[in-house]
Amino acid sequence: MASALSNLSEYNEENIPSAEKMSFGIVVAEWNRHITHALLDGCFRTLLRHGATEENIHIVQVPGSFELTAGAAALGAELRLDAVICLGCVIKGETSHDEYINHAVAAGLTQLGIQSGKPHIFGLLTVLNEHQAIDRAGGRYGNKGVEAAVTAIRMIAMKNALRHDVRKIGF
Ligand code: RBF
Repeated sequence: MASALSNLSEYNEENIPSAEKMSFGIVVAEWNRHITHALLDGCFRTLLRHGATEENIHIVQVPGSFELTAGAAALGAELRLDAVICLGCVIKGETSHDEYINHAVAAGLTQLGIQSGKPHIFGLLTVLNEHQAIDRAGGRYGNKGVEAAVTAIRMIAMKNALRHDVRKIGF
């Protein structure tokens, strides 16, 4: 099972850069709140554990996952952030609503990431049922909110390192 083999929830903490000077936005969807707030909890605690300060973590709630992109854009427009993390949970139902929402969020966050030059992290569970969601929100496949936080820190650090390297060569 892919998640069992490749989740970052059990990562080597020593390899993660310090988030002390980094600022984060977190956008969390209220649909399937029991899942999304477990993701939020994992995400928030992970940022703090790696040195981020509470005043540098800005959280907004949006009604559903479809609104994650608009929430991220609004947050990014108001605040100077190094990365935006989007957390949601779309559970497949009888209709194909899940496909439209998931694709829209994936495309929207990709576009925002490129336009803004800031990492926009896809912390959206796209699951077939609630059981799969629980497994990934603190259950047997870890907590994808933790992984989203680690990914945000690593992407910011990657960009910072790149900036310093480019300066060194004189561009
Ligand atoms: N939002 C979610 O975050 N997770 C869901 O599982 C979810 N299921 C939905 C199912 C249907 C049929 C509809 C119409 C909406 C659903 N939404 C869900 C809400 C969606 O993300 C959005 O908030 C609304 O469509 C309003 O734009």
